[in-house]
Amino acid sequence: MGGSPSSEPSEPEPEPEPFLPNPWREVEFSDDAYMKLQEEIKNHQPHPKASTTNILILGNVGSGKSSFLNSVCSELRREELNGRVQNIQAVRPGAQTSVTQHLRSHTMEPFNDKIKIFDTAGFELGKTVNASIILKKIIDGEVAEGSKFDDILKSKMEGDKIHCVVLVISIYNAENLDPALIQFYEQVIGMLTETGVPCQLLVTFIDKLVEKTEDLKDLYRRRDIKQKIEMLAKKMRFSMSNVLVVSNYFEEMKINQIKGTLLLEAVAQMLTAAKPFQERM
Ligand SMILES: Nc1nc2c(ncn2[C@@H]2O[C@H](COP(=O)(O)OP(=O)(O)O)[C@@H](O)[C@H]2O)c(=O)[nH]1
Ligand SMILES: [Mg+2]
Repeated sequence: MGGSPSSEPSEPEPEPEPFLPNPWREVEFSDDAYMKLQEEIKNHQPHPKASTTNILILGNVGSGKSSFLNSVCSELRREELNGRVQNIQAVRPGAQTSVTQHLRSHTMEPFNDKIKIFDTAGFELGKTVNASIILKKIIDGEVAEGSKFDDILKSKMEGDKIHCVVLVISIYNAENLDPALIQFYEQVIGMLTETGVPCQLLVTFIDKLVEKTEDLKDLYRRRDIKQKIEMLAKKMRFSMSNVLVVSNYFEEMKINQIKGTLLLEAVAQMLTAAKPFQERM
């Protein structure tokens, strides 16, 4: 009787070490490394076949698309903004629906006007009718900036051909991904594979898995975080080398170099992914 187990007590499984002996991605968090990333992005030149490098950000509401853009812009414009976090659009906290339903781009001008990042506010699975047709048109450069999604199907317009697509997913949702979302993304990835456009998976909200910002330095050594990301990558059929991990600014007034390094690293990876595709155009 009592609480003792009936079977022979066996040696408890040793708890795995919380930290991996080696990080699964090398990211240096020094001033020097940060400045190098700034320079790399500042000096980015598209392949001569493309006038700008165009990146399309895709993800469901609340995944952190706008915040990512906001965060990156704050980072790149740090001198001009005095290290403050800018707000390029009103991001309503906890907003479940987006008001805007059009394609809008953010050039990194005056930082580097050769980079264009497109936000797809309001382009939502289940809400946007003919989502995959619209998406195909956007990627093929048949949609002009500022276009309302409703108008896209009606006419053919001149736009920017997309060189890299980024799917944004919050690590928060990693465990209970909506099967419909996975299915939609599979369709998107299938279409991208056909056209050869590279695709990256951007994992946001990583701050939710650490106690303080400083701990983000050990992000790639945390066994539990790696497992979570691996699981997500597997579900989405991404190789780990195409997964980018960030924590966006959400309540900060000032930028932070650790977060900044991860954000700039993600942009640098996107630009690198776009290059071979531009070469083949
Ligand atoms: N903690 C945390 N909050 C975030 C992060 N990214 C976005 N948010 C917050 O999540 C909410 C939705 O983000 P938003 O960028 O508007 O998502 P969008 O609908 O994909 O554009 C906002 O309240 C953001 O402040 C992140 O990396 N960490
Ligand atoms: Mg948004």
